[in-house]
Amino acid sequence: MRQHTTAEWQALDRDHYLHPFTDLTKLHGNSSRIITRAEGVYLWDSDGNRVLDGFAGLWCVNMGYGRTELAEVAARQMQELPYYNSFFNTATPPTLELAELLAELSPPQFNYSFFTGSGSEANDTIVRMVRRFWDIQGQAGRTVIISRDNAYHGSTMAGASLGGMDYMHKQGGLPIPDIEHIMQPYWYELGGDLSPEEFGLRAARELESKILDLGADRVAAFIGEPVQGAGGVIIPPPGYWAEIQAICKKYDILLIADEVICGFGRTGAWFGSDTFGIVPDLMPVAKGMSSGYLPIGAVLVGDRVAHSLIEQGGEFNHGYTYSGHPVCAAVAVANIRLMRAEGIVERVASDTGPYFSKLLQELAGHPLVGEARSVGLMGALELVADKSSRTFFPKRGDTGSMCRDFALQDGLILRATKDTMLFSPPLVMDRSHIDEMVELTASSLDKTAQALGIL
Ligand code: PXG
Repeated sequence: MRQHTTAEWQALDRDHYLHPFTDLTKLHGNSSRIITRAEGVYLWDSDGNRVLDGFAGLWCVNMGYGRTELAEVAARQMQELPYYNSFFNTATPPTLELAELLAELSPPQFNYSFFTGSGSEANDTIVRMVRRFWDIQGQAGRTVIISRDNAYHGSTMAGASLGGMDYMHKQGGLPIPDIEHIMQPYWYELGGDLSPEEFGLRAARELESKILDLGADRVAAFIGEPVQGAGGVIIPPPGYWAEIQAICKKYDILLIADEVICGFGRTGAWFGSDTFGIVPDLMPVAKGMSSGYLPIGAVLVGDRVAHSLIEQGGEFNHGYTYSGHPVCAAVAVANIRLMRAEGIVERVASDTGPYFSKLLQELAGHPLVGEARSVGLMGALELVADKSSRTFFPKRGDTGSMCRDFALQDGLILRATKDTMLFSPPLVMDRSHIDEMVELTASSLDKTAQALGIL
């Protein structure tokens, strides 16, 4: 790679690069941070500053940076067979190995994978697959997929339609037809006087009302992230998922657990569905499957749908050039083997997850923090104007951005969704890294409170 000064990289950025999810008018290339290298849980920018990555890249670098094992596997596979497709009745060994491994790791009803290049593509696949499934059952009228407000399911036409972000729907004429949204189980913001459990049941029962409004014979599936990630690490109250599951069963609606963030150890189990006792029919996965080293996603297809597609479906007219890409698949296999060899999921469950939770709860005493919550190694702090009444700041987003910027100046990457600070560190973080992450967070909270005149 060429050597440039930061200013030169930024000039190239301004002249040639359109960033995703970025205010292209205000921010375009002006002050982009150029990340040049990484090791373990740290990143370095082009000015030589070291930052602790509290966000695992973008919820994905679960095994941390600089894992030579993964680089070596990729190099070997590139030399042996860099590409071949899975169309026309062909397959490649790494793809088959990955499919076998996923069948082994996932809950018992999952034995088949359909590979994609990303989480968004996995969700696009799901929309077509569930509609195809009902068509095969002779119930072609079941086309509606019910999702939730403030969900994130990707940025393609179907992914963004399934998502519940209004600001995404406004661009590009979304949602596509037959996608409906119900309330999210976000007690802190929407729970009012109800207890979390009461509110969780209320939010879940909106699914039943929506099904009855639409007519069950029109509803194909319900989709939800076990824990909403991009929406703000929203952990549903106890009882929520059991109620959703029961409603899906009652009306024979397929249940889709979007495991793109929760999958591969994030919640302290291999899948968020394991943590929350969900028994889904389909699970989109991506991100942590390869620790982000190469782009790969999949739909894990439960036996009910898979057997129907195989036994009755004929051709499923869907697939991507890079479905089952052998190099990406080889890296995913190596990544999963590494996770197993290092006992990472068990460590998150029994050691680093509980330790992180304990330290995060200590921050709940800070004057700015209304709630601290976490599961495994994903967590959130709600920054609020008034803790006792759960009142947010009038202009939501400013306080979170300020806190995020203070953290970055001090060498920690956090993400802010409105005024909710989000944590999703690499799963390889040890206790000393967690100490460092929480100490830097505490000092950015203090600086934010001082800037607001609260401390
Ligand atoms: N489902 C979920 C639950 C996700 O979090 C996707 C699907 C789409 O995956 P791809 O690989 O197509 O990006 C995601 C992605 C954020 C942020 O700002 C989150 C995601 C992507 C980009 C930004 O938190 N999640």
